[in-house]
Amino acid sequence: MHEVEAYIGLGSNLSDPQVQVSSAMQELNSIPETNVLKVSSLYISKPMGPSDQPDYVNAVAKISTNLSPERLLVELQGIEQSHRRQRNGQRWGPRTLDLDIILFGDIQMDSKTLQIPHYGVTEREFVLIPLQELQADLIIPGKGEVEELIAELPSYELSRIENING
Ligand code: A4P
Ligand code: MG
Repeated sequence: MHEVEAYIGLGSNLSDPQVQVSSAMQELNSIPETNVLKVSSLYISKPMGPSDQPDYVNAVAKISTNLSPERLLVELQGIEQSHRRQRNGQRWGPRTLDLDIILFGDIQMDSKTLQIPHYGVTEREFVLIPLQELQADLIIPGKGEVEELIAELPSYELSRIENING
């Protein structure tokens, strides 16, 4: 596998979400053959899905990797596990850490385990805004320009957390 740039979406709404997300950003660097190039600000967002759950902290990290998408997913799931993520079966329910592959180079794929670009990317302000922050002229393969996708979004409540590292 040659080196590819990819974007990872991070989300948490349990057990000190800001700490979950910032520490996970660091841990991405410990994935073999993978480096974090840039990270977005942290954002607070209202839950998509069941509303009886805490607000989320969301962010996106830009990485370079020599791993295949499948290997990368396994590594990301390992990090989720180390954050004691428990899958209780509730769709879109609360979680300590969720790591999604948003983009992987210009790959478009739809397999049993992986859909890339991530299926929710075009409707999720909490993904598109951090993506735009990382690269304003980004094009999402098969979907279009991030800027245009943002313009088409209904406005949700998203706020940027200032000065996370104090
Ligand atoms: N999978 C397929 N494609 C991908 C991909 N591109 N990246 C498969 C990562 N995984 C991918 O994921 C289920 C399966 O998706 C994986 O086994 C993998 O093979 P999961 O993490 O076990 O389940 P999940 O995350 O609970 O399900 P889902 O449907 O992916 O949830 P979402 O879409 O991630 O939504 N509200 C706010 N404000 N912010 C959030 O971050 N997140 C969710 C979860 C709900 N509401 C939210 C937020
Ligand atoms: Mg997920």
